[in-house]
Amino acid sequence: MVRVTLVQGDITEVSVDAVVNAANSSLLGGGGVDGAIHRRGGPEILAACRALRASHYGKGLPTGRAVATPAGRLPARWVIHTVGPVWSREEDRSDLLASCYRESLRVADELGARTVAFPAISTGIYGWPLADGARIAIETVRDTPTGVEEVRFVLFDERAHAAFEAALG
Ligand code: AR6
Repeated sequence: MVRVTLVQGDITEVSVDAVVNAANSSLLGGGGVDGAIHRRGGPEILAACRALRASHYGKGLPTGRAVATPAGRLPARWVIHTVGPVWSREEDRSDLLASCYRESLRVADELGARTVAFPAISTGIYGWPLADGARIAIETVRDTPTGVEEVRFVLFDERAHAAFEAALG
C-alpha cells in the first residue's frame, strides 16, 4: 500500500521522482504553484509543454487529465501536469478533482516513479474549499492501486497542512 506523508513547504524544493503541478488547460503556465514550478524549473518545462500542446493537446489538456514533462532545474525527474476543476457551488465536480489524483498516479506508474509530491490541487486560485479538497485528495490516493511507494502532500501553509492532517485521520 502507498505510504502517504504530509509536509508543510514549497513543492519546488522537494526531491522526489515526480512533482505534480496544479496547471491549467493551456499548459503554458499561470500563477500559484504552476508559476512557481515554471520559475524554479526554468524554460525546459515550458518548451516540453508547448511541444505537448502542438502534438497532442491542440485544444488544451482536459480537466481531470494529467501529462508528464521533464522537471528542468527542479530537484525531481518529472513534472506531472494536471488540470483541476474550478470550484462550483452549483455543480458537483468532485469526480474531476479525484480524477486529477488518479490520473497523476497512472502517469507516475507509466514513468516508473516511486515517490510523488502533490500540492492541494484546486484549493488556491480555483477556489475549492480546503477541507473538502483535502478529503478527496487523501481518499483518492488511498483508493488508487499504484506502484508508487510514497505520496507526499506538500502543503504551502499551516492552514492547508492542518486540513490534510485532519483528513489523514
Ligand atoms: N508549493 C506548494 N504549494 C503551493 C505553492 C508551492 N510553491 N504555491 C502555491 N501552493 P493554486 P489551483 C498551494 O492556486 O487552485 C494557476 O494559475 C496553494 O496555497 O496553485 O489548482 C494555474 O495555472 C494552494 O493550496 O492552484 C491555474 O490557472 C494549492 O497550492 C490555477 O492557478 C493550489 O493552489 C490552478 O488553480
